[in-house]
Amino acid sequence: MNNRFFITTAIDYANGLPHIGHALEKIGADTIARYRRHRGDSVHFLMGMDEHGLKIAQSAAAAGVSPIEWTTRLAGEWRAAWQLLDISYDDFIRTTEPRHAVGVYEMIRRIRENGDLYQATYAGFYCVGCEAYKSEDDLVDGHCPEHPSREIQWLEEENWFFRLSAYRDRLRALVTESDFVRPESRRNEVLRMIDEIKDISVSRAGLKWGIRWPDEPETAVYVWLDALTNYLSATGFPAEGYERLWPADLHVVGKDIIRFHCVYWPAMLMSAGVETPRGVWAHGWMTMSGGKISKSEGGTIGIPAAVERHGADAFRYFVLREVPWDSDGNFSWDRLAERDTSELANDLGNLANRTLSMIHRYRGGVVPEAPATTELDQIAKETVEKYLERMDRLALHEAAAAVFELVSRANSFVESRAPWKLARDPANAGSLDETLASLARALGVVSGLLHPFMPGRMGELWTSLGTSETIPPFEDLASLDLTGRTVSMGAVLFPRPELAK
Ligand code: ME8
Repeated sequence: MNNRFFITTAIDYANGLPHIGHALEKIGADTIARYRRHRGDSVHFLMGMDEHGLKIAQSAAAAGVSPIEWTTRLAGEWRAAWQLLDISYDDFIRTTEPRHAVGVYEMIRRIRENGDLYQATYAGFYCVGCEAYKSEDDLVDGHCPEHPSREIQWLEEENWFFRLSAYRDRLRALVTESDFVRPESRRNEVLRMIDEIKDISVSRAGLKWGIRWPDEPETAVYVWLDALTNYLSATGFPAEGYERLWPADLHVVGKDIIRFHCVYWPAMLMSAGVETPRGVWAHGWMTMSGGKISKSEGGTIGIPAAVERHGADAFRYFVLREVPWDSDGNFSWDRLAERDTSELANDLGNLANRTLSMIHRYRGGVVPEAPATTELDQIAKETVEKYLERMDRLALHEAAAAVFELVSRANSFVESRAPWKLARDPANAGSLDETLASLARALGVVSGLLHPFMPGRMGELWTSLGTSETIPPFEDLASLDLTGRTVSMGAVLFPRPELAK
């Protein structure tokens, strides 16, 4: 039976356009989703937009339109950006949708029924950039360190509070006794947050743009209680059958929002009597000149610009190879051009072009028969194992590196076997067959393993190997047999960037 695998990304604030920092998260989650689908899991991949809260209301006002017009326009733009990047989500939820409000009301009802809501005064700071309550200690020079250009607000309002502190022990157990927080390097940070836990305000008095607090038309539901619930409301919660999807297997989020995902969210679910998600993956930041790429701090690159120069596949590969999936990494156009030239055009592009053209030249375009016994076949087998082990622990950058190691070994194999010399003497026909068949297999393995990273070009490379079938399961790539296939030359898969548009 297939495993169910429910993966989500953070839902993005509808207060501006997506940039390449957001893209890192979505490309990573998409690559995991594609990988799991190919392993035979029944994957459900959820993304969406976070459309409520003061920050959105302010940006709509600045644009001179109503909040709903604003968020509807932006939701369209974000979806278009994800399409440009070939992101294969199955569902896209907007927190302004009725199906979402139903879930939020049910969460509030259950939390209240459990005795975890009470009224009190919140007197303290609030960062509109984070949409979060802040203590004096959180500030640096009187500003939120993540939004230094925004004025911090002082609030004094009568709000509803969630008894978060009642969940300290259960949260501790969740974090220490399971893989809930990954990568493991983030665990201590979360444990410290749990140690310092205080009850949190979950309503905003007088805020017009947001889901109404039950029976209080002047009060909005705090935007994080609203937003976090998207993962659950998208399953149809509380309607019967929502457990077909829930609990989520993996929430992919940035390290800046682990407090919300690893502390607030599981506690709210515990209070509501709903199973907690199986895990949260906190990725790092994409930086530019060392600083976080951020909508509010300016200096960003949009998605159309990102894919225009090198194409979606090269960009996808670049970000996952350059930014370790468990920490930060820097973006620069020079590095992108460098990797596109050296790894994609020179290493992989060359391997593909010369393998296919030699099969044409020496064997009429048909992959010859030869047992899989060369040193390259051995390396290809080991690569499949290495790749699976790395993908399973979500070391995406290491998995991609393993495949490129195979590419480079395959190029050395071409040099050492020198098929152009073998072809001169018919006595070497067997050896030439062996070389070409082995190279074709290696290319098949490479295109299969890299398919989740570069679905477009790897799909084309796979097809150029003359196989009408879809890519077999990853494990079976290790014993791939392409004998008798007629390969096609097709277009140059990886043009050198300076020749590209
Ligand atoms: O936090 N590098 O929305 P958001 C990597 N609406 N990731 C980045 C990034 C960068 N430079 N900049 C942003 C929110 N991100 C909430 C989430 S979920 C219930 C609600 C990531 O638009 C960021 O870490 O500020 C987050 O995971 C996602 O983009 C959305 O950020």
